[in-house]
Amino acid sequence: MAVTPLIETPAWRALAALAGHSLRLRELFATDPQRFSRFSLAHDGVLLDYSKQRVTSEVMAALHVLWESADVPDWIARMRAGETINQSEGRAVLHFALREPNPRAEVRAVLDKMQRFCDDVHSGRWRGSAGSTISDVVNIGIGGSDLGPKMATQALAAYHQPDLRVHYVSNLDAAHLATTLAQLDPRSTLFVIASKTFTTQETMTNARSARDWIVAALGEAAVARHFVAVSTNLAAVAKFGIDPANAFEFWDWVGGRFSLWSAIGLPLALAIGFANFEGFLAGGAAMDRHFFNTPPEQNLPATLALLGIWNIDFLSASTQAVLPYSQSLEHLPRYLQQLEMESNGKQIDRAGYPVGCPTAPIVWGEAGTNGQHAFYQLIHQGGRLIPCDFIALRQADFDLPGHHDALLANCFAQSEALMRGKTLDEVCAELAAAGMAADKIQRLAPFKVFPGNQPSTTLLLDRLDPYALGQLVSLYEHKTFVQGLIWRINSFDQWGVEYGKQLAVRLLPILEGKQPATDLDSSTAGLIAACKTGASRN
Ligand code: G6Q
Repeated sequence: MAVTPLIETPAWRALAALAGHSLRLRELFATDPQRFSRFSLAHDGVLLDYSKQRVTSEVMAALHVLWESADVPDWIARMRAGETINQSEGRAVLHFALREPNPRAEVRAVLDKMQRFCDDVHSGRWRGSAGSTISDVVNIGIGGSDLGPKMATQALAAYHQPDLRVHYVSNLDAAHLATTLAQLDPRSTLFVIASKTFTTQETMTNARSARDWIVAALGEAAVARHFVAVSTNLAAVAKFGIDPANAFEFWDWVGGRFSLWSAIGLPLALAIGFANFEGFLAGGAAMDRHFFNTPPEQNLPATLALLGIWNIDFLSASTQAVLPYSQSLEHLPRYLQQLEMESNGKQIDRAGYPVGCPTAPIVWGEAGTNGQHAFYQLIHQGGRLIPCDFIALRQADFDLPGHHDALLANCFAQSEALMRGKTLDEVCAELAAAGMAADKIQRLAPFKVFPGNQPSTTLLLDRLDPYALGQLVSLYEHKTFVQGLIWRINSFDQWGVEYGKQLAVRLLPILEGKQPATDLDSSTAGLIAACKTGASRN
């Protein structure tokens, strides 16, 4: 039986019809004093206020029909049963099983090994080859083997172990590794080589250079005390020269960008201590239970997902700003960029047909208030629809007098301004009240008008502790999963990353002068020639 294309389904058509009615947020608030309580959810220390989204009860009801028509509960059951729902790679998707309170034996065994290792490093039992305790850990990994632990390590700065610094090196550019190593003493430095495949060019190149640095300073025998590995490919780990006793395993049913909960979280556990890492897992598991067992009307990930679909596919937004009013969550926008764009930045559905509508938005953002002094101008007056996720903490994780209330005031003021806007009449009245002459008002007023009606969601967390961070990450993971289901795409593969890698392998011997530059377009050939001879045309 032919499957009805997504955009021709009754659920989709109903939403398209509703999108034809223009909604003004300012008026929706003016006519409904209960709007906040009607369009906000609170669960286990997380408040999700979506009253500033351009939705009505009718729109939300239609979005809930869309959830039903995407068979989300059925897909959740299939995922939990370990079915191969990542069909194009032939894999199950079970990252949530890493954070279950009573995980399967293989997971428990690795967690126990991580705990022993963290305790050994923190207590000083684990020493470098020259007898020094470890002062610095360098995680070498990229993509899913970097962004998650790096984001979480920064997010939980208030929980860092004393006397241990954790660094992250990802870029193939030697500047990343070289500038990191310049601060370090090889005697007290431990490298974690984190790679699911243990073949990734960037990671292997950095790992070899790090190995050379240790060997030059401390000799070949030092490698065993200064390198551990995290991988699914234990054979390649052994081949690299890392003692299998110092390798932490994970499994192919853990996708790279979902792997923070696995041994890929080792640098995070080293940074915050294993008990705190377990708190992080517990927060993730709590959000799983909420997601698995709650109807869409009260379900936080479902609500975030459906609002995203509404903004992207029915209001034509092409981006999603993530604006954490927390310096500790500075790396969250970049982490979510990978999670959402690599998972759902696809146009072909699971059956191999075009999806027929826009999918993942361009995710970007910056910690507030820094963004306010950089790009908010465009959000306020640039004329584009830019949905924003504001993320704020009720209690500061670092508190100095006078900071936190001012930070919250800025966060709430921004979403208010984006929602409300400012009309020409309001601008003129304001300038007149300030005593400005009428002719000057006339000249200046157009520049001070704010269109408003810019949709936003605010997530307010009671605090940023390991548990809350676990909830937050799991919330966005499930949001991404639900959106993928609605768009009928496989959120767990990433074929789009392959082509560039393939071409880089072909260009390297040409750049190294080992092969002639044949069959290249004139731009690529010209760039390679310029590298060899200098950029000047004279
Ligand atoms: C994530 C992606 C990708 C991956 C990196 C690193 O979902 O698959 O970002 O994590 O390419 O891969 P390795 O861990 O295999 O080095």
